[in-house]
Amino acid sequence: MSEIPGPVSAALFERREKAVPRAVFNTAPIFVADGEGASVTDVDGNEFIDLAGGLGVLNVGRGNQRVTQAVMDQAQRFIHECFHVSMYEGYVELAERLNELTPGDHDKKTMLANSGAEAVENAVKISRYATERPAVVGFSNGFSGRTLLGMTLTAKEMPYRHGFGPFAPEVYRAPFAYCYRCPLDLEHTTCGLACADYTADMIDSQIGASEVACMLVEPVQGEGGFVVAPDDYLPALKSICEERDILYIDDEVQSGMGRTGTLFAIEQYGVVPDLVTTAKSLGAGLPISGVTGNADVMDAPHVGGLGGTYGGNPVACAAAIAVLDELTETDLLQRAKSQGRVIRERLDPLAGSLGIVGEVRGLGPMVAVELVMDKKTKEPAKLATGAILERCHERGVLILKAGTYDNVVRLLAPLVISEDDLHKGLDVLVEALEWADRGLSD
Ligand code: PLZ
Repeated sequence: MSEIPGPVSAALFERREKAVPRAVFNTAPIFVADGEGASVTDVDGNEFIDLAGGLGVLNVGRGNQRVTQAVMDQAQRFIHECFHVSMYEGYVELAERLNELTPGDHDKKTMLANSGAEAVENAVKISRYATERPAVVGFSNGFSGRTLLGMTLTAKEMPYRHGFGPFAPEVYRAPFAYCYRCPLDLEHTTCGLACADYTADMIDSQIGASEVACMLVEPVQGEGGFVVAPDDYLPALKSICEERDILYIDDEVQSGMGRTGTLFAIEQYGVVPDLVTTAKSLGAGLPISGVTGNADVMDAPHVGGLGGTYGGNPVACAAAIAVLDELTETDLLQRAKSQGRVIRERLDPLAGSLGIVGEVRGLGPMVAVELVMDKKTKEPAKLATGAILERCHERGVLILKAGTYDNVVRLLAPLVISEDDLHKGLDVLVEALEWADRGLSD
């Protein structure tokens, strides 16, 4: 291992600073030369264990054979046509697969786009058209992307919203059930889900139920710090929607594609959403996203109302179909569950033994550690979180933070990571947490 960054990365970084705006942030200060499965080699020859998965995109791992082959075959036949010009089977096949695999056995249809933000934008457009209502309800700690509507729905001032207003109208924010920091200062389950009641009342008394097109919910909030919805919370939100003819949009951009041990996180809550957004690991790194929903709702907008030049690009469709084959025909979901168990066995005890660990939480292998200065006051340990990331990078582990208060370390390792590599990665993380607990001193 060289110093991080090594000399070749450092030289590239100088060029990057001149050529690329600083706002386009980077977490690890390295440039990549090569990657395979859950490991990355940088341009200085350093090897890293990947607990970040290219920001939740590489659930099937790098260099997956089936994906690579599908991409090469399609690239050799044709790379682009634009579905609005002349159609191709891959778009239809991927739509069929998503219609079949998303929760619920009702008739569904799917449209394809390029990114998570675009999926959210389209889900909202479709909901507004279908209901003829303007308002959208999002949640505290939510993240929906960097477009105007995505950013408006995103509940974090720095760095996502600061300076970028004015924001889109008709977006309202309800308090999410972030039980570790209950917005109503209550305790689950004695709270009786007061936050859901608050949301219902907010819709009825402030916005007007007949004004609300849709509610956008991440079952496990990703950027918000892996805030896991309690068992009874999503069913409660779904009831609120049903009672008011509001469409329930399940944002599975980060939590989907096996990330939580099931294909979609919401399966674990027994809720059937009206619309589902998918992206990230759907394309194994190629830009593709989907909106899947009730056929009548999806068919509401007029001909020509939805689309885009690249939406459902043929190469990206081929990759996504291969990803869905991998997730449904191999033992990846089992591996996801066992990854989750290993992580919890290693990290759960730290909540008792380290003062800095406020909470270890997650669903399946989508696990995070929330760091605090003091367990009572729960003051966020933001600086320590940054230092832990840096220490992990220096010791050969790629890892990310999250959280409204920038004090959450989150794990998004490819589901194909070997148990050995997972343990090695966790060894480094645990050591860094212990170091932070000692006040960042060796
Ligand atoms: N919905 C739930 O997690 C993207 C953002 C990275 P895009 N999360 C990673 C960054 O810093 O911008 C995300 C998400 C959920 C929507 C999105 C948006 O997906 O593909 O980044 O547009």
